[in-house]
Amino acid sequence: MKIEKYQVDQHNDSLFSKHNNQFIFLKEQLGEQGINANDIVKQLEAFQVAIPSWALGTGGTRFGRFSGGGEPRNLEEKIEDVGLLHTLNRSSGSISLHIPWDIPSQAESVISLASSLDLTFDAVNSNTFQDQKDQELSYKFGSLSHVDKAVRKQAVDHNIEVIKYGKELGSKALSIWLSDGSCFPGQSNFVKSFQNTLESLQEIYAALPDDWKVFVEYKAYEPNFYSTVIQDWGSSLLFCQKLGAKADVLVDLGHHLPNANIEQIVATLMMEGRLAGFHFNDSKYGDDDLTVGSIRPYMLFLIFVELVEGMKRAGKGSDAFAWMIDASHNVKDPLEDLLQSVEAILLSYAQALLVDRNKLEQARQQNDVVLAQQILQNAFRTDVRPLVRESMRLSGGALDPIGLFRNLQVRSELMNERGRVTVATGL
Ligand SMILES: [Mn+2]
Repeated sequence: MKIEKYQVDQHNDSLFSKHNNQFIFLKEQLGEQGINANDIVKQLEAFQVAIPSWALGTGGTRFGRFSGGGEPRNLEEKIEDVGLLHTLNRSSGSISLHIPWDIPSQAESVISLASSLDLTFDAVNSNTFQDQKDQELSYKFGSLSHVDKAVRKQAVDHNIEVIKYGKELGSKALSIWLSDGSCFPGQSNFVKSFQNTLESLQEIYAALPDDWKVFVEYKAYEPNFYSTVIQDWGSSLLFCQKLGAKADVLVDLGHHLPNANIEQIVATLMMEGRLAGFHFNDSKYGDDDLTVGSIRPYMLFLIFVELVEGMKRAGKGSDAFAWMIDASHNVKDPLEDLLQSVEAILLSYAQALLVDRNKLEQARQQNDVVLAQQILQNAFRTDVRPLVRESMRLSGGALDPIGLFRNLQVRSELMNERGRVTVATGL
């Protein structure tokens, strides 16, 4: 299924006058504060969030999975789904592939399909957290950190193979998330696990093309519940520093221990120039993989305050970082959930762009705690939805992406095309 431009235009025409009134009103309000709404809209238009190939089907838990129907059955259909999202919001212009769930067997046709939908390929992801059919050695007790050199080599070779697939598609980064660790005290030697992992990562690093990066993602726990080799941003940064300038830390919102100050982690990593990018999601208890912004929107905003600050300091635009959604959709339509997530990201970004940095810095210098808090909260409490809608409209997307998705009955169309009981490849 494809959404045609005239369908987006018709939808926008029907909503334009209401939207425009709201936008003009907000623009005037912001103008009084010395903020140029059009500048913010431009920055929103430039912000692109990658969609992972594994988020297009219904997720599940260890108790079960309730498929929603019409799920993409292969890589081509996954690319088509991201194309639908990008047509609707014009902010989801790339797809991040997971190998081996989505091996691009014919790179050329996959590339031409993607470019016909105005999509590019984001970081490629390796997988050594589960065994694949016909795999010789098991990752049950680890991969890059494994006590057996042969298992480590198999895992290294897999990562190098993933780079090869990525090169064919025009990706520029390999993303590694390692589940290696231990479930019980005594099970593994922390130092040896670290050193084995470093040695393995160094072999992978040596295979990176010159213009590539490797993203090292950390996670506190799960699937291992006593220790994880790359457990936090400190361990991840240590690996990156030992590897070299092409290695950066990837932050996944859900991969922290409860109440971690993630905005401070972001600020520190950006100060060191070692933030690769972000995996967005939200959570209440652990790595819940819920819709971005659904539980703790203020935290997301505070993270964006630091991201914006870091980008300014480094003189870099948002395109210098890898932004991706990494969530699972157990009870919602995955495409609607992704539209909600992208919108939540843009809303937080817009709010962070409203923050008066000079005033904030002055308040800090004077230890005016009340004013500093107020500056942030004023920005957070501004309804910036007209700015996000305007950015989507100007870049050719829909004023109300989920509304149009529903009006066009996209899901039932996909179910007609693909069947009611299709299950996307992945976990
Ligand atoms: Mn992640």
